[in-house]
Amino acid sequence: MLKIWGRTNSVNVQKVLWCCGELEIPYERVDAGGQFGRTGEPDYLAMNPTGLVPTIVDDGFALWESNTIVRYLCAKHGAGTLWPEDPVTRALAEKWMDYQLGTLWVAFRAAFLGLVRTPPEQRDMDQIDASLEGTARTLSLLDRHLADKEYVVGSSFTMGDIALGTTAYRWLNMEIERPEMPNLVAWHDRLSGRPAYQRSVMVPFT
Ligand SMILES: N[C@@H](CCC(=O)N[C@@H](CS)C(=O)NCC(=O)O)C(=O)O
Repeated sequence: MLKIWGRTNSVNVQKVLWCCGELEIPYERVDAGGQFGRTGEPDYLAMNPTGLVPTIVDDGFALWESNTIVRYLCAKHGAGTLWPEDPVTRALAEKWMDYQLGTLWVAFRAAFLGLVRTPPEQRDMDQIDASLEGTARTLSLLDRHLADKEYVVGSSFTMGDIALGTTAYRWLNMEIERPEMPNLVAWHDRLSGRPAYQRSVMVPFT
């Protein structure tokens, strides 16, 4: 059976749990990272030398990097649905996955870690404000993209939505000022109707 290492409040672990829920992939999960530790132990580092979560092992194959794990699971279990078979549609889904990891999270990381994982007296508010400003700019591009689409590639839900959804949930549910993004909110409302999303993402992230 697929084995997943990672704490359930991690933005990156949640992508994998949500993906497994959507594709009805049975798995065993082991708490790791954060207060659970384990990630510095030699047997964990042998699977994932970054010491971060998530990590999966599938039939003896160890894999890390959340978006790569999502791509792998979708290719294996969701060809034609979450993993579009048409190369153009798949490239669009992958583009948004890369945008999430390489642009959106890079912008949002300091605000998220500063406001959610750092005690108030240790927060660098200038850095947090700059991060929130950059995040709003980054998300406004997605908001415009979603003006005439139900999901990031168009009318069908794909792995691209999974990568973006866990970050969007945090931005929409943190106590911060947000510019209005009606298309992003409408897209997120659609995600929120999915049982697998409710189970894996709509949970406390603190
Ligand atoms: N690019 C990696 C980043 C992994 C990452 O930063 N994971 C965080 C949790 S979201 C982590 O392991 N933090 C340390 C910890 O939980 O102990 C991925 O997408 O999997």
